[in-house]
Amino acid sequence: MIQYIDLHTEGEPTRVITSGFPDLGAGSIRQRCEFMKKNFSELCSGIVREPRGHEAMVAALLLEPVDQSCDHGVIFFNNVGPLGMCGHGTMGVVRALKDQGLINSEKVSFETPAGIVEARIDDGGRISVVNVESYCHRKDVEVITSSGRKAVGDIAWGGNWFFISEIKGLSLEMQELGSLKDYAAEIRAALDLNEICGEGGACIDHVELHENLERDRPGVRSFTLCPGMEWDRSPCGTGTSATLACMVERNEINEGEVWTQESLLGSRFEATWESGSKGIIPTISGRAWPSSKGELIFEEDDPFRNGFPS
Ligand code: PYC
Repeated sequence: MIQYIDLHTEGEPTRVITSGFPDLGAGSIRQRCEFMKKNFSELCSGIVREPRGHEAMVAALLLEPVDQSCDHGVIFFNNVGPLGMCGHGTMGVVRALKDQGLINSEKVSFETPAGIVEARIDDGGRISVVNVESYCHRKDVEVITSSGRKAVGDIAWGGNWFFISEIKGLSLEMQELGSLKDYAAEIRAALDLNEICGEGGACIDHVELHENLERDRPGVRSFTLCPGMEWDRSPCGTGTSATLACMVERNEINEGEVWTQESLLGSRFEATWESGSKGIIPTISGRAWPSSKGELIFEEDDPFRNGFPS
């Protein structure tokens, strides 16, 4: 049985696993992540997918850190596998730890497969995450999708790889959700087909579409398609970091200015940045709320113990 706490961060769910997950052995967080992928992918799928979860859910598995300067290790995974980092997920974890009385100092640090992140929660419950160094890898990359549409976007790292493009001919509204998913999935397929990658041949598995916010500039309203073809209900923390890195690269935002990133639901993250060695060190902030907690049960003869197949 697996014990969990469910939360959502600005609309996007996080399932924090508090106990019951099999031991992943010793090694770095990246090695343990690889071990998890190789040996427990069916269990991971059963944890996040229907009937115990749903396709948009991201789980956070808390572990002992290897780096003794960190408070916790954490591996995030979604309906198709692990993520490098997860901004909304980190905020969910912080809120869960706070509610359990497990945050004693002003800040809490996490070792993730993408690097170390640091977070704090203020008295009003707002959670800030100093994310991994984020950077723009390539600007103005053009792809033609299977329906003949041209998308121009930047390729950037924010803890995951993103293709970030301004939306044309569609509006970022809930009633367009189906078309937004189709268009972003077409872009994702075109990236794969044309072998357009992140640094070192990394797969670009997140597609973000945006338009400028009318008010509250600088900022964008955004839609993110995640690797398992589900959309992020939150403004996507790693996506916000990657976008901000591109905006800095384009001199569209000064140090000290606050960046606003809004989701399709209207929920928002705010972000600021400092210079890094290759790009920027973003700080993203938002709020997370608990929604339930309990135990996941996996019976041997349950045909859906590993979740609904995709
Ligand atoms: O908030 O970084 C994020 C995220 C990644 C995938 C879903 N949410």
